[in-house]
Amino acid sequence: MSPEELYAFDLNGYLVVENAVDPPLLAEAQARAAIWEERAKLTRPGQAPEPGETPRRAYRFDRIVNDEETFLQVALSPQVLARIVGLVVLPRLKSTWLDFKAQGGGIGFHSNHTPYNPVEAYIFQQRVCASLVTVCYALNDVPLEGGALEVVPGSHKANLPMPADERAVEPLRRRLPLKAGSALIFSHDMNHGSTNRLPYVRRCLFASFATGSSAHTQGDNDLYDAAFARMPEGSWLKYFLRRPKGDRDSYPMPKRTVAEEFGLEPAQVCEVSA
Ligand SMILES: O=C(O)CCC(=O)C(=O)O
Repeated sequence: MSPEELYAFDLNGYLVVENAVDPPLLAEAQARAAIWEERAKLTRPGQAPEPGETPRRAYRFDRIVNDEETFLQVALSPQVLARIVGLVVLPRLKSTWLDFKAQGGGIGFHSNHTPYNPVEAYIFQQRVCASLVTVCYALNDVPLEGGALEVVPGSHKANLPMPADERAVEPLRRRLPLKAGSALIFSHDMNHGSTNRLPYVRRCLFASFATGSSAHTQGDNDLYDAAFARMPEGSWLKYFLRRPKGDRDSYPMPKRTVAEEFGLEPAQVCEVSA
């Protein structure tokens, strides 16, 4: 996380990292996502739903990294992990899901720093201490109208609740288009939502990162035990997959930096001490 990136993240609540996923891994993830999209059985544009069924415009597969190693590798992309350590104290992988949004599919706007919600609160205490950071990996290009995340920049620090009439916030919203392989890293305390208005399917892999004391929402403490067991001793990959711990998270943090573990250019990614 360069000082410029950190400044931008603190100010806005999000950061886009282009080419966050290595091209061969991205190609593999795209091929696998195409197969999962078939399983999602989305209603195609112009296709009438089965009698008695509501159209399915959006679908997500939770805990996807436990089903597919490829998605685990994407979720734990080094370019992202190197930044997460500067944003989340004692960071851990929390939730993952493979997300499809066909035309008309979307998720309503949610979150704002006030009222305070400790599960996702963004605070600054000598460093950024974001309780919940979500990463949206674009598996295909996400154009402005095609389900680009719509955010209210800065709302992760809002001192006042959202106005009751959310239309008042419209002029403050910004849409964040993405190129395939990019990662949009955002504080879940920032107001956000999305709708795909185009005739294509938005394919994204989501991964969220929480502080070590935050419980899983997609399972019990043992959610990632199998993947944890496969990872090298003392590695950041193992660290990110450790169990949550409710009192004092004393699991040893790797000695070397994420950049050192993965051979990233130090100039490319300058980590803030965790
Ligand atoms: O699917 C999206 O565009 C947004 C996902 C979202 O709202 C969330 O991660 O809370």
